[in-house]
Amino acid sequence: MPRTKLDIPNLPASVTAERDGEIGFLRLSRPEKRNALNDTLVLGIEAYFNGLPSDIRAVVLSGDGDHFSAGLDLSELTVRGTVESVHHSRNWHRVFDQFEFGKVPVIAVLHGAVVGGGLELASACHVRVAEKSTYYALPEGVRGIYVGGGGSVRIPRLIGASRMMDMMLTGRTYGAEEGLAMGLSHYLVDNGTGLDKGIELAKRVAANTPMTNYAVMHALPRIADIDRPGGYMMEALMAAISSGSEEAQARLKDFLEKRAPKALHKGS
Ligand code: 1HE
Repeated sequence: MPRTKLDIPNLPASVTAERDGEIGFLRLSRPEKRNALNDTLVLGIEAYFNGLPSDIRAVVLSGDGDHFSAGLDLSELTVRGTVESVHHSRNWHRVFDQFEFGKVPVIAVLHGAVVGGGLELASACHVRVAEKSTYYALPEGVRGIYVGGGGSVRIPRLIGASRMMDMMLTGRTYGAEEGLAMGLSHYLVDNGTGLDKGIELAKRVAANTPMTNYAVMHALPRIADIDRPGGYMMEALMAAISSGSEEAQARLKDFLEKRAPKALHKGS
């Protein structure tokens, strides 16, 4: 099926929305500014997820041009006071939380600079594919500012507070191979092939039951944040809810009657 435009209200020109069957595409389309995230673009991401049709089962997020995103649009910082800055940061938190704990998993396809707020955006996605050109940086320290898009909460959960501290204090950058080894991306692919990989993964995700995807997106990160007894309890409830659905029962029967694929290792 060819990719077609998704008709979503209130989308700015810097956000491109398309679909191919059950897969939605969201592209940061501000390449002339290296996909720097200004208010319009961040609110455009919110509008995209608010307006996503209910038959979309997974989203692939990528960036136009040579870079995924150069982070916060620094030209906006010169005109904002302290209180406005707090509200601005809370805006990013709301928008990124909305899709991280939203309806469908988001697969980020990274290339070039994944910098500052760009890394914060990528870290709110559920699966990350990095092309070999990808590099990661948190130049906030150099710029005299601090992360504000949930980076302090999400990035240490991927690479540890200690590595993030080094990145912010010394301006250290990591390349795509290092990023894979550290957990910044889940997949590393050749330049120009990230989108194909993202689509392949999105199709796999879309084939899961909605209940399992919901449990993985919503329960798993919360269980990781809470105490063990509470975690075991939440896990038991999610396990019971998901295996009790008709769809799950049908899938289990398919396996037992030799109609379902086996869980064999085929490489990543
Ligand atoms: C920008 C931005 C931006 C580019 N805000 N305008 N982020 C940073 O500190 C990264 C800043 N950007 C860069 O270091 C470089 O642009 C790149 C390495 C990403 C790409 O370099 P290059 O040579 O391909 O592009 P360029 O010539 O630097 O930029 C092209 C244009 O985009 C230019 O504008 P022009 O009008 O002169 O053409 C740049 O000014 C513009 N541009 N990046 C505004 N970030 C919620 S808190 C999060 C805090 C942060 O994210 S801090 C990290 C900010």
